[in-house]
Amino acid sequence: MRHWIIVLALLAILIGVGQVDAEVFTGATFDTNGNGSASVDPAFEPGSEEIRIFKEFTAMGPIDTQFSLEPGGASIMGLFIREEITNNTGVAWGDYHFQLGFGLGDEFTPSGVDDGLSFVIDNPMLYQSDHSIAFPNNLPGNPDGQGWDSWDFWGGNVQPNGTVILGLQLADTGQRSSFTLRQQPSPIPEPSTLILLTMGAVGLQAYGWRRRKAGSRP
Ligand SMILES: [Ca+2]
Repeated sequence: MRHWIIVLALLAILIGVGQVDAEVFTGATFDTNGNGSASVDPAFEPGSEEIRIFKEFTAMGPIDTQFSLEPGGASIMGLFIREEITNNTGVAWGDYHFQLGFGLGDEFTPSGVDDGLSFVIDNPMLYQSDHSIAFPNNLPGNPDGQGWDSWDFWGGNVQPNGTVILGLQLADTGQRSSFTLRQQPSPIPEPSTLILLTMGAVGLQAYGWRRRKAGSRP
């Protein structure tokens, strides 16, 4: 009788451990949508809770990364993504956007509320130091329970041929086998555009002044 109690207790512990198992990365596949190239760090070992990705943008459209997962151990603290992103678009970037979802390319669907997939923002393990230089500001969006489904970095710039390193942490993915991280840079406003806008404003002001002057004549 005593043995059965011990066996049942062990089973309960095993089932309990199974339930709290977090997930680990087994790899990643990409759909660059014709906007560049991407690869997994050759040093990556399947079964890690951290994965490093290299991306090179040659155009301003989105690049999708589909991460594959498997159950890890109870000691896993979370999922960490480290991105090293190179700007070969020939255009300076002013913002950078991340969006969680599922599927690649035309099949991409944004993550919804309470679907068990979201970013963790307020965590000291976040790689704050990695994105502070290029983008001092970051703003999470689309709240989802404990976390967020999108994340924007801004307030700085990445010049052509420059590289930015961004770190991301995910909350529990709800025992999924895969999810997608879509990302896309935005250009900073062209100086020529600003000059044209300024010239337009000055021109309107001059026009108004001439009209007022003409109108004041006796
Ligand atoms: Ca979500």
